[in-house]
Amino acid sequence: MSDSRSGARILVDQLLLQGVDRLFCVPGESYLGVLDALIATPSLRLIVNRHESGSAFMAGAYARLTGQPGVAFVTRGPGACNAAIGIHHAYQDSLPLVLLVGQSPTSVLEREAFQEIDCRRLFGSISKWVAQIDRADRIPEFLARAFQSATSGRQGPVVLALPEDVLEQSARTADARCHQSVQAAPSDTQIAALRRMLGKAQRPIVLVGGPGWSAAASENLRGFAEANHLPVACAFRYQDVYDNRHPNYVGDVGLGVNPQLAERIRGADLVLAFGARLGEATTSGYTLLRAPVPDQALVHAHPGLEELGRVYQAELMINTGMPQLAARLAMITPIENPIWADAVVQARAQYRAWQLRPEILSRHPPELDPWQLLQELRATLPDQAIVCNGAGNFSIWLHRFFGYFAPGTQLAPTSGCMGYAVPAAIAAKISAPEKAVVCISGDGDFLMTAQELATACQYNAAVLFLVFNNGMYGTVRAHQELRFPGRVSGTSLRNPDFSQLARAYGCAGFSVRRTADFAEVLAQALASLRSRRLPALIELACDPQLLSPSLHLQDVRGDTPTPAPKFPSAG
Ligand SMILES: Cc1ncc(C[n+]2csc(CCOP(=O)(O)OP(=O)(O)O)c2C)c(N)n1
Ligand SMILES: [Mg+2]
Repeated sequence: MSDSRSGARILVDQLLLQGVDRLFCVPGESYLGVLDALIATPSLRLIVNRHESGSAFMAGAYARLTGQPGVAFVTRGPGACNAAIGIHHAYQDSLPLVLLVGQSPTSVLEREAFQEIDCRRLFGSISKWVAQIDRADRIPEFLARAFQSATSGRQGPVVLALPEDVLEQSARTADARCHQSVQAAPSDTQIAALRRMLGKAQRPIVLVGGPGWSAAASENLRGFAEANHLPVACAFRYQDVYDNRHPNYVGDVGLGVNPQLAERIRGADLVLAFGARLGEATTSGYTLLRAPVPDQALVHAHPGLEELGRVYQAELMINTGMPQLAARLAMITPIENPIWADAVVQARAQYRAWQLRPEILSRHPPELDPWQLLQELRATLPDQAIVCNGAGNFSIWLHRFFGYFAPGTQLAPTSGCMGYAVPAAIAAKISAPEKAVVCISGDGDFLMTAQELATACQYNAAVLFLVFNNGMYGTVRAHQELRFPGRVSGTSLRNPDFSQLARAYGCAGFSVRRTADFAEVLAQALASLRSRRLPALIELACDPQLLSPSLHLQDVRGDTPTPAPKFPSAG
């Protein structure tokens, strides 16, 4: 038993024991003791945000990038509510995150005291576990369980409320141990069954996704796909699991999926879904696979037991972590001369064709060509550059035309939340300062969390921000034009001058209107990042008529009624 310590000190000691090296926060008077204890704990780096959504998003991005649990600290009611979007995101993205909430003192709880919030009810449906710690001597136990739960099985957020007086109490209590992330592994029987199903298949396809793909796991997956000539597709916003340049890679299955790829999945006789949740965005609204019993034979491997059979009754369900699965896949005796070997070549050719400049740009040439711009960006950035985006139709261009070459290079919200990209990019740069980090946002998306530019400058996070400015909530406008043509309501935006806004924060600010100017401005922005060690922002003046790679306003409003295209939302 150690000496008597304050609850705040016990808490900080547990964070260190759980391997935490940074804390994203907005301070509150509810946890002053913790802030004070951190002064004597330089190994725990405090990153102070300007809005609690920033803290939660950053903790989530840190988790997705490093595989380690991210930790955010916020104050009671107002702080907890601001952080909620990041908790919802971490839940849908299956990210290990521990949110600590400074709570009102126990002496006044349940009176609706000043800023009191019931964390159990607020976070109950969007986290793996929510608890309040009522005794300082139990802090080690609660912290250990929080980290254990957040990091095991299907990973996710955990919320702990810490009443002010509990942090001030003194207690003699023993420390906990570091958590162990527990993941299941496939059994021999399951691997044998998978091999048998593959042996009987004629049109198999692999669909990979979810977090937890280490570089080694991705490499093992590559070996399995190559040896068996299997086409590999990536689930919505998990495009970095498999090198997009590899001949077996056939595209991503998300909002705006290549129709030929969608057809290939519909027509497959075996879908090997590894790590993907098979959510709404990945299944084109539960149409690529029918629920509950798909037409295709389905092997569903997922770290979360509760995820298996939740929507789809797969023929073979495997509860496993991805590294554990991939290690076994790499050892499977390959199918000799599979009859589907030509299919991978054809699917790859269809993917390459899907990446070509879309004909809409020839019919309606914009002053600033988003396709050309993304080619330029990909050619300029290193393979390992981390690219972050939030929600909006601009992201359809990115997902379709920009290639991801290595695990851990895509940070994008499967929860479809706007405002994610700015904090995610800053967290990425702080966590991996040696890597190039680019943040790609829409004008609406960017302004949801633009205040974190101050955080970026404060911590010298030299991120390149690209803002696709079309003066509107374009995704919603696109739906509006299709459902209620010409009746614009609630989707137009009067924006600030983004380059000046960036400069006001201390970033370098640029603006590009014409395709021909982009390369030069990009070079200037990158040079500025290197020399100033501060962020740079390029505002891209986008054609407001170009609503997506398959939708131009003139086509919708033209005299001849166009057949209502099935418009993908990038929410
Ligand atoms: C937090 C949040 N609020 C609202 C939405 C609904 N929504 C999805 S995309 C979008 C518009 C995005 O606008 P912008 O970032 O400018 O991108 P654009 O579609 O114009 O390319 C909205 C409002 C959302 N996904 N997330
Ligand atoms: Mg916009």
